[in-house]
Amino acid sequence: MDTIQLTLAQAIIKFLKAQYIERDGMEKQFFAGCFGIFGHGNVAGIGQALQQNPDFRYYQARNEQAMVHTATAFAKVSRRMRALACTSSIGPGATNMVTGAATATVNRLPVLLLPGDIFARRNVAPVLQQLESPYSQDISVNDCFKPVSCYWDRLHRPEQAIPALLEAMRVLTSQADTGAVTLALPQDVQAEAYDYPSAFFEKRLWYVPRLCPDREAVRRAAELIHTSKAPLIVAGGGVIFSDATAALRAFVDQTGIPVGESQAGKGSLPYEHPGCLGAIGATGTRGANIMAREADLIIGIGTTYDDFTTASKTVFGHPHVRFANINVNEMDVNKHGGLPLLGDARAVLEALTAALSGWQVEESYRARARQFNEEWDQEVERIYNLEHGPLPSQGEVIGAVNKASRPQDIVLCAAGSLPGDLHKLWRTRDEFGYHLEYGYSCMGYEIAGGVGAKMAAPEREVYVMVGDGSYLMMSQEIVTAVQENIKLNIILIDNHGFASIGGLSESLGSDGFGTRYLARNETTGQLEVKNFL
Ligand SMILES: Cc1ncc(C[n+]2csc(CCOP(=O)(O)OP(=O)(O)O)c2C)c(N)n1
Ligand SMILES: [Mg+2]
Repeated sequence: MDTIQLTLAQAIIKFLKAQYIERDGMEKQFFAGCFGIFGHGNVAGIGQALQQNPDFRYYQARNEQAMVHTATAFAKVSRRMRALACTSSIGPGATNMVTGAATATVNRLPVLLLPGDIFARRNVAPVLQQLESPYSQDISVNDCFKPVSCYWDRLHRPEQAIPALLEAMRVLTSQADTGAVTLALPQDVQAEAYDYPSAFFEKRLWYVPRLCPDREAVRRAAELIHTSKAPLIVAGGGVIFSDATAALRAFVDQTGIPVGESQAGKGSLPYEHPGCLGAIGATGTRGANIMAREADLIIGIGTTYDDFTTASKTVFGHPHVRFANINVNEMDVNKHGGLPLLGDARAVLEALTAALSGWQVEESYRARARQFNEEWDQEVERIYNLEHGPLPSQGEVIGAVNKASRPQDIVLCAAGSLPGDLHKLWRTRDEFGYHLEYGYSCMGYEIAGGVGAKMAAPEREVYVMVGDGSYLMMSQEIVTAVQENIKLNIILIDNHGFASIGGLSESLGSDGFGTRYLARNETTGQLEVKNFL
């Protein structure tokens, strides 16, 4: 057997370079490179390997959590067909990535995390930054990645790279199971040599199938739709991941079934499409929520049905409402006791469109959706032009950004009061135009995510809308953007603190406690001096 002697770290980078992905006849190199911050836990291993492989681009970040957000946004704008790796040292460098891992996993977006780990040999233990457990030597802080990873492994020997990397790629390229993949790399093992089979590093193509639905399930779904008087689609992020927006549009045009959009699904239809009711749920439009209350059949497409989308399961009000779900993921496809149409969103929509040939909703139902669409757009126009003074309202700021941006540009946001307002008010003209990280709603995603979005789509302008709270939590990746010559348009909304949570607190009778930016009054000992800035 032909072999090649490499350290574990060299083998990992050599393998990552050779991974390709294919869907619909389009082939891409899966990894666009590796973000990293070095410490003693990775500098001599992955650090050396990256230095020796300049054709696998290394990106320097300022914070480990942020670099995972950048990788997550990159994967999202790449429709999960490309990804970035992230390497960290051991200890705090590694645990800084845990929040990023959770954000990626909750949003079902592929990122490969390579945290350094404590010495496998244990001869030097406890090494600097090692967590010592009194009951086991087989624990390190990297165990914290287990619940937030879709695949987790620790490589105690260099030859374990072979099964571990193949499993990592299986999960990263799986449309059903993807998310954060963590390979914890003990710092001594990273630098250990092994004779790897040369074949392991040959070009490997990961084929992404478009899983067709079960024929009987399609027949039953068509029957449910035929007998429904008031069907409604809930479009989620899966529509965009699957590249199914054209198939959705054809289905809606043929059947007249209107569409409400989740945060991840906004952009599934352009805002002016007559069947587009826009945002649904807790932050939904009037039309979407009225039609959801009356709908007797909900067709969920690529949605996780989170509590904002369903207004905590209150938005669907018909006493006999039924569900039919289209999803590649077994957990999601069975939600709400729905009829499961397990498969790729585009493939299922095409099958359903054919099965429903000649059928459509009553003309008055179609007209009702169109009227709600037009009425909502008038409301958006009113809010865009409120002329609130002396400072503009948040809605007017959103309107100004919307009007200044081109249809193909991206607005990007994650937490605070902006996501709810954007969900209702942003006129989405392109399927990538609306980028909300609202699965984890992680403050700090905004600017770091903006860097990743722009890396994936350099031809688009990226408008990062960020509250002052999120900005103060994590804005240092502006430096990374400058380093990479990446242009971001950052719109910072300063309302002196956590206005969204302040509003919640007031509604609960807690008077905004701890949510405004105040200063210590030394006389009372409390935070209460206003306008100290
Ligand atoms: C990392 C993280 N910590 C805490 C929260 C809880 N949280 C949600 S919104 C918010 C306040 C956001 O403030 P800001 O960015 O200024 O937006 P605003 O509410 O003022 O619009 C907080 C603390 C969160 N979502 N993420
Ligand atoms: Mg604020």
